[in-house]
Amino acid sequence: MRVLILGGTSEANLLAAAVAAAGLDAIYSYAGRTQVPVNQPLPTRIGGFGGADGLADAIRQQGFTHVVDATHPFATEISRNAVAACATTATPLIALERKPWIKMPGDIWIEVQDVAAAVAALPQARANVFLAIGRQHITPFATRPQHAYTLRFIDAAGGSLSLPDADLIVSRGPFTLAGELDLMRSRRIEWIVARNSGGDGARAKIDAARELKLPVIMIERPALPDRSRVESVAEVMQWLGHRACLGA
Ligand code: 3Y8
Ligand code: NAP
Repeated sequence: MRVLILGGTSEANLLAAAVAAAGLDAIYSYAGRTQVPVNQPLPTRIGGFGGADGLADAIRQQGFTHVVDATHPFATEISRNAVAACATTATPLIALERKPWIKMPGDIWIEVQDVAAAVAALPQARANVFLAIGRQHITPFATRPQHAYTLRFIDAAGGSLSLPDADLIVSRGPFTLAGELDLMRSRRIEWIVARNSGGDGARAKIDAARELKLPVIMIERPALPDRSRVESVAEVMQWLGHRACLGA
């Protein structure tokens, strides 16, 4: 058995620890989006594969017998590539995917389908807006230059920001409720834009918004292709363990 873990999330990190503890032969894969990704207790590769075909070649050439897609619910490209590459190479694939956040009593959510709809949902009048959606989807907000934006990236911007009135926080999660409350109060945040990533690493801002009775423009998850999916590391280990018995 040789497992390829497509990682880059808190859940992938927990899985890597379990796989390493079980002594399985596995490789952890990052896209290479951040400058200093978290170290893993497994051999790690960094960078794209070169599309679905490149991933299929890697599976063949490196002899992977199982693929676990433990990437992020908004990482749609790699997830689609994994489905295609595993179909082409007849390699078992499972997704480790956390549940979306569910709106709770007291939440003030404006649920939208995508970034463009999130931009359109902002008020016309100038407001203090917290864009907690990383760096890859900031440019569309330039059509609403009237707002004072607070952005949060994992690494420094490395160039000018595409928004005229923007303040950048460089911080990697997981985040805490106290920290998010402090950020929102000190910056007098009036609106939050978030993506329904689910999981614990990013949910503190949602809890803080509820406590402060602030509206959250919540971008819903994009559709992903059908594939086997589980929500816990234990279920992935069972899936690997089960197949190890049958297919060792
Ligand atoms: C490169 C690996 C851990 C894992 C940490 C989770 C939790 C903190 C919350 C906010 C939201 C955001 C963003 C976020 C969170 C965890 C987890 C999570 C959101 C790392 C990581 C990689 C990335 C890539 C990065 C994206 C960006 C998105 C920031 C490592 C830290 C906004 C997602 O600069 C860039 O190009 C960054 C790009 C994709 C989304 C975007 O479009 O900008 N994640 N995040 C992975 C790789 O190279 O393969 O560096 O160690 C992983 C984590 N990010 O326990 O250490 O599991 O979700 N990541 C979102 O939710 O919208 C921050 O600020 O409130
Ligand atoms: P994406 O749009 O789905 O993928 C874009 C390209 O990046 C893929 O086609 C692939 O390149 C490469 N790639 C993505 N994940 C990879 C991985 N784990 N290993 C090797 N190559 C990978 O991905 P994304 O949204 O930019 O996310 C990139 C990484 O950040 C993922 O590991 C994801 O888990 C992590 N992350 C993303 C978010 C988010 O909000 N999107 C949040 C937290 C963590 P090739 O086509 O060349 O193979």
